[in-house]
Amino acid sequence: MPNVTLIPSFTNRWKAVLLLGLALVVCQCQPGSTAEPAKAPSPENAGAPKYGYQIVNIWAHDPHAFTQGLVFHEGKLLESTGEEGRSSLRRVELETGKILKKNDVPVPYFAEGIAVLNGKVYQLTWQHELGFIYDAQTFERVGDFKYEGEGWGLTTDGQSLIISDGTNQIRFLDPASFRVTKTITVADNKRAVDQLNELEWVQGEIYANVWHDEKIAVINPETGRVTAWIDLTGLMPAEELQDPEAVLNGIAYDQAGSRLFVTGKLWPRVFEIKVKR
Ligand SMILES: [Ca+2]
Repeated sequence: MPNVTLIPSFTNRWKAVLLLGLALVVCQCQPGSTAEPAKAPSPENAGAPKYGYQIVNIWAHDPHAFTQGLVFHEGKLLESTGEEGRSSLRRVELETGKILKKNDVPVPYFAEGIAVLNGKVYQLTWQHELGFIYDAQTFERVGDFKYEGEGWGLTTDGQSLIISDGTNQIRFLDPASFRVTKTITVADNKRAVDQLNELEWVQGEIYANVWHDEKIAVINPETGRVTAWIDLTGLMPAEELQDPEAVLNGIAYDQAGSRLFVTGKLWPRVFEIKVKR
């Protein structure tokens, strides 16, 4: 059995002290000359560019809506709200915030993202691996669907249902079979971008909320590369929000009017914004 000791010998400790002292002397005597200069980010290391925003309009939003999904459909907002016992699907008048129609989602389901495809609303649930299908006009529940893993955000490119699950992966599902047809891994340069939440398909790109982040990731749907960040820092003044979970979540795009709407969980307002590139 080898003679192992966990206590360094006096000699080793002395060497360590001497080396540390020498290192300090070098650093103090030659400021700047031997220290590694801070590396400026080279183009291949740089993250995606950051865009700003301009507020175009401010509308009322139900401050009790724990927003998990937001869509603009036929002149109205459709909204999915979460939390067990408080989950719902709503049709909301943009200009007043008035709830025109509301379907409660039964306990124990925690509703998440929604998308409208071919006249139907698809609604995810968080951890039950079960989605609900409604008629987009009547909100009548016309079917269910299953998927693997958690459900967070949902959108559509007009062909597939596009689902996030809180990781850095986005899956494309066939809306007939609900099989996964494609998976993209989202990264800004080489840095994985996870906690992807509410989604919106905007002019050929995926916009994604990132949980507890005030920036929206703009994602290339083919490669998963983040091509830009829309920095919405300060959009909703923090002093007006009491709940730490009242975070930015909810993106809707009015394709015909080229209008972009954003809100947050428990936010009292919906903002129409213009992205400043
Ligand atoms: Ca959305």
